Amino acid sequence: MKQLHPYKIGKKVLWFDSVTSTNTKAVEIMLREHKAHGIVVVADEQTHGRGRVNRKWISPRDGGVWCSIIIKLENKKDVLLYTQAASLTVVRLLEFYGIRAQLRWPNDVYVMKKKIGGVLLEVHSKQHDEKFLIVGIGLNVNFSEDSTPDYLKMKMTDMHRLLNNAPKPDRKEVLQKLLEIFSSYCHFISSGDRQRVIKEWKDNIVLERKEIKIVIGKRCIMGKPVTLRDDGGLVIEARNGAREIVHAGEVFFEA
Ligand code: BT5
Repeated sequence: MKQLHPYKIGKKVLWFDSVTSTNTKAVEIMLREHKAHGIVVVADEQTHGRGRVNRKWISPRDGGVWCSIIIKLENKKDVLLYTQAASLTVVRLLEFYGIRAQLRWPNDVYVMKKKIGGVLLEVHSKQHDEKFLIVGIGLNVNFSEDSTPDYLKMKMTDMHRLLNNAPKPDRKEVLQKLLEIFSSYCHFISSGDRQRVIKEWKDNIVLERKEIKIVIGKRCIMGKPVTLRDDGGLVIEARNGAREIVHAGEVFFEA
């Protein structure tokens, strides 16, 4: 029998005081829980929050929504769609609070050239080759001056700062809205409306026309972004005019 609400995201929300990384905690929970799909792990602080390619994600206590959503992966091809859905969720959530955000390829969320959020998706297996996706989302809600490292001060922002004098957004309410929006994207994915997610992702990405440096393994390409492909790839025009497609997973990206 088909479940009536197959995408009941947030049916169980486990809120921790402090963890190394909510993604790591979510893997532990996914391995021990019988019905892990839809469980959400949140923490007030992460001591070892992670970004892509082992970069650090600064996650001070009460500074943001640091969460990981456990999704049962029915089709490996959906990983990219979920990544796009997660970053779009942050854009839509900020829109709900009156903040206009944009995506920077592949999935970073920016407001006025400053990063406010990022996503980190990881695939893990359980017995019988069941695959689960850990959808990690980090969103800066309220960073205090002293919890912001110097090297990030000019490069990042948070919701409270952008809302001027308005009261600090309540992180529980932010999370609730975030889960609601993410659930609706999950519904598009499960009902086969993949193009809707891809199109929305493309429409929200800002491709800067200036030259960028991309490092793939030991190779380094200098080039200008030209266009986006449906498979999430970015087409770059190198200095010698040659076109190259780069994919997020293999790329270390420097502006
Ligand atoms: C990301 O990586 O943007 C993915 C971040 C995902 C974080 C969430 S929080 C919940 C879950 N649990 C985890 O452990 N992770 C996920 P990347 O594109 O690699 O960006 C990392 C870079 O962003 C760093 O090298 C810094 O330059 C910058 N950065 C670090 N912390 C930041 C912050 N709080 N706000 C803005 N920029 C930050």
